[in-house]
Amino acid sequence: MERRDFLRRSGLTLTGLLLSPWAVYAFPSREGEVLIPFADQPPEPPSERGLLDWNELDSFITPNDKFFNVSHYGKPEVDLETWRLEVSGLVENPLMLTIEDIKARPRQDVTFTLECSGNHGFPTFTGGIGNAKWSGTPLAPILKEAGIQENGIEVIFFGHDVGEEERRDVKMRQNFARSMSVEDALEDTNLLCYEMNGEPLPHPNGAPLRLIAPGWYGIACVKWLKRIEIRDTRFMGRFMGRDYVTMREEKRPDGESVWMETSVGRTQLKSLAAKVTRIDDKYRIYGAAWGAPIATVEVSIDGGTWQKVTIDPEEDAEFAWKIWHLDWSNPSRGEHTVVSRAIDTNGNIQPAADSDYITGKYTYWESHGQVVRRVNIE
Ligand SMILES: Nc1nc2c(c(=O)[nH]1)N[C@H]1C(S)=C(S)[C@@H](COP(=O)(O)O)O[C@H]1N2
Ligand SMILES: [Mo]
Repeated sequence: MERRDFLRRSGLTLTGLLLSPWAVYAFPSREGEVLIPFADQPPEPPSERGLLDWNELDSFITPNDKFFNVSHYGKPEVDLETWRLEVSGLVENPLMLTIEDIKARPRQDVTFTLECSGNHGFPTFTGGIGNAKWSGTPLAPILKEAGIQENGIEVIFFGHDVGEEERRDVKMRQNFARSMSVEDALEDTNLLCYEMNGEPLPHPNGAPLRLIAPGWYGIACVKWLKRIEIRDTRFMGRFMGRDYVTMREEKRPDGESVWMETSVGRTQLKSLAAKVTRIDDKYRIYGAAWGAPIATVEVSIDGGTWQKVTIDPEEDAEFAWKIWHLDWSNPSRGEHTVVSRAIDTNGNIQPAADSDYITGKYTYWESHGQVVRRVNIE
């Protein structure tokens, strides 16, 4: 039996894992390793959002108490006694499910790196990302049980959180909501999630129940779920049609500009050099790559040739980031630049920051260009 399978089957908790002799998730774990922080780690404004500090990245799984959280309308208190998940709209059998009903259904896990689409969009927001093992029940069988009617094309996920919105002088109180096409919602990887890293889903991350949509940006993963509603029109609420809309100028071969405004959707190929360490005079660059099935990651130091990194073979979960490292022999004293680029299994390369694709984007969401980092070797 592979060690990994053993760990999985033995059901060790994360804490157990970290204390166990097979601490596969911890890195770096090498004795005498010293951190050389990147010189450009932006000072994140103090917040309760638990943004990831890349300099401190030392585990494949992000512990719950270090996982970031984003809430646009505050964090609603939800009373478990009266909480129900409503599945309604254009369905044959509307459902009202208690949390016990949901927990009694088949259980499914996914290790998924959840990234806010605003992450790396501007210099002060770089830690809106974390990797967790999410557990819950698959969404598709519930939608099938409800029986989506033939004219149903849109699945809207409503949260319990409510905010004031104003549009064309109309004031509205709206629940946070995001939608998916029926086809996307029926993907068998989507979970109604009530557990995170083997513990009850923490309230800031959406307890009692949230959607986990592996392969999508964080905005799709609606927290504090209240209602799932099927409709026969596209939904254009704030978080589908106004915010979280990427504006991009694309140049056609004939020189004509086409302006695209698109709703933030699936994750994109991305990587980052997270930190540099040394043991004595042996330097190592660690990083992560995510957003698409990763084939390789390459690093360029001081603008030199791209060198292939080593990807940790233990961490092959489809929707999870890959942790990688590159040994850096004999760096000279002084400041250096380090940049990584991920390459996916279809041969797509993470675009450079100055590529037309990245510079043609005028909004900060879905920023996935290469990030050049600076480090000072003393
Ligand atoms: N109900 C609700 N769900 C939500 C949000 C929200 O404000 N309300 N924020 C979204 C955004 S923008 C992100 S990035 C993720 C963050 O998930 P986390 O807080 O568990 O990290 O939740 C998403 N789901
Ligand atoms: Mo987000």
